[in-house]
Amino acid sequence: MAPALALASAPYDGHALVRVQVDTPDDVLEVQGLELDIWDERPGPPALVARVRPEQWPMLDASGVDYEVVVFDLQPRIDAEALRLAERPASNEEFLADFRTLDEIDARIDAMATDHPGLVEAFDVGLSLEGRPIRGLKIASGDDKPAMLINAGQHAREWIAVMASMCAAESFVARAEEPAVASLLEQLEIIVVPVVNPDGYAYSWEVERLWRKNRRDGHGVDLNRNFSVAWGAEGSSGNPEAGNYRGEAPFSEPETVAVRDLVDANPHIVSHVDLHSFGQLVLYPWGFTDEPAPAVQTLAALATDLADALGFPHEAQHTPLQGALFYPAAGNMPDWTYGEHGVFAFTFELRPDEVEVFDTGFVLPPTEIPLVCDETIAALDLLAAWSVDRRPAMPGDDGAASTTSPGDTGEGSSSTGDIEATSARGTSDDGGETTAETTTEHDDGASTDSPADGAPQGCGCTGAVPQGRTAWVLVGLAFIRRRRKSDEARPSPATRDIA
Ligand code: 0X9
Ligand code: ZN
Repeated sequence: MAPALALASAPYDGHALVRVQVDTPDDVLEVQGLELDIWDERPGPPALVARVRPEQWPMLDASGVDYEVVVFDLQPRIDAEALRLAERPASNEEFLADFRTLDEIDARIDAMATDHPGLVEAFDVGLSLEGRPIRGLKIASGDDKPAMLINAGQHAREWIAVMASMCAAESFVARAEEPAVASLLEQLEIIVVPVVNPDGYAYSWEVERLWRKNRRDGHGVDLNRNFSVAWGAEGSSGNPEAGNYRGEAPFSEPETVAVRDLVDANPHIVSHVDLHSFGQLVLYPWGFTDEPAPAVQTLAALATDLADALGFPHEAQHTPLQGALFYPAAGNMPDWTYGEHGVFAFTFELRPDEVEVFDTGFVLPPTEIPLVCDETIAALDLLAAWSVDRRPAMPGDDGAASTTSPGDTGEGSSSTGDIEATSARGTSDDGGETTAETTTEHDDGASTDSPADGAPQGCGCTGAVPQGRTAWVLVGLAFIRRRRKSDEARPSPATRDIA
């Protein structure tokens, strides 16, 4: 029996989705000035998809911009989803069969910790504005090894991203006894925060399906504009009603404070993925300026490999791009984890690619969940394998201690140069450099010896992946071994101080 569910009640009657042609930056500013709810913004071909409320039509028409209507009325789609959700399978039977409420997610986090003592630890990251706990999971906890941070749910309506973070966590746990993953988890802590914005998420289920921000004073703050790196700059708004309202000050919101404190308290975090939807993109810093980040070569090459990994399971193309070239978004979280802590940080914009007549952006059929799971897990396996070779600077640690990569046979593991180069967080750290060959490596698999062909256990994914997911760890290993030493730096203290 499905749990009782309050169906979202906000009317979207007559709310349309339009695709606006934006030929110049001035066009973009013009449309932004109309305060439509922007869903997607992309540079080539330049277009912007936005939700138009009935009272906004005269303003849009008067603006003179060219647009086409993609969806005339969103309400039937919201209604259909709500009806389906009321009938979905119970969470404890088939968690990934459909989207899940905050309570269901929190219960699942607790169950994972209870069922896997010693491997999974559930913890509170902090409290939201309305007093809800922001829950987190640590898989293979330990601060004596590098960590990878995965979070989702900064934006309330992006339910697919929340599900992707949950199934990624479940997948690592389900595979924990496979030799390659067991070895990986000996060397890497995985920290997952599925719902950074629990108030907004609950509100999107109970009241307004398309709510984006937190619940500050009814208007909300866009948490992904509330971080301190370049706070207040381009791509954020000072208008509380705007979708990208940055808040009154950097870290004015308890939710951003909570994740900031988590990252500050875990200096062994070396990589970070902030899951969002939609657009099928892998974005890397900087997101606030189109100037290149200090480690742009490493970031761009890794983003290319991650996009390939996302695309691989179901041939769904994902595109790597510097964040600001998607559109500027000052004060975002990955710019902060990278800019403040030197963490290799990415935004994944998951499915769909774009709004189509039958595909409504944030409102996806549950059949997309296993596909997105497969894609996210493939990419996170790769980043996890890359991350074990990073050496965070630990107190009293000169960074010279060797690490062993998953599945390492002893020959050809990471070079001393790599270890030295990644040893000192916040100094002239070297991210290493990926090579063209690494991308080729994905293509030809390098993984036919995978012991886990087909569906992963317990993650509820489709099993339609041509190669086992463990393969990606092995691919990642090959990727690490091929990495060339680079002389580019993580951000220096000078370049970090850009807020
Ligand atoms: O606007 C955002 O915060 C993210 N997109 S979303 O549609 N999920 O809201 C993207 C932020 C990534 N960075 C840049 N675009 N610069
Ligand atoms: Zn988002």
